[in-house]
Amino acid sequence: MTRKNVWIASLATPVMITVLLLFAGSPSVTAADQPSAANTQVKIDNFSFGPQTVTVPVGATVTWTNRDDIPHTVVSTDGVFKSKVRDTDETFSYTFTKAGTYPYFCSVHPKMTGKVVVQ
Ligand SMILES: [Cu+2]
Repeated sequence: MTRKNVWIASLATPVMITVLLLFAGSPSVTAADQPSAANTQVKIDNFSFGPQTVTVPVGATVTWTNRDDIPHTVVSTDGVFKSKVRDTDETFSYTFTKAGTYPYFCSVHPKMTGKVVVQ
């Protein structure tokens, strides 16, 4: 090691320790631990939405993923949102900015229904 490298190493080590301590000491509550479902997933499978009803806070984004091997849509009964036809593994997302109850269905199979409750 040159003298310069030794100096950098002697400086870098305490900095690294400080960074590690900061991480270790920071509150362990992360976004993943929050009960709020700011990003809620609904699975479309076997001709049904699951969970059929999701309750989310205002501002939450709900993402539907088609896990079925046939195409489906996600269409708000009240015309609030409307997906294109989603093939297998395709998704549709909508961000709910107002509290309320949002029933929806699949326009290809209208018996498929679900509900998003925003509060
Ligand atoms: Cu469908």
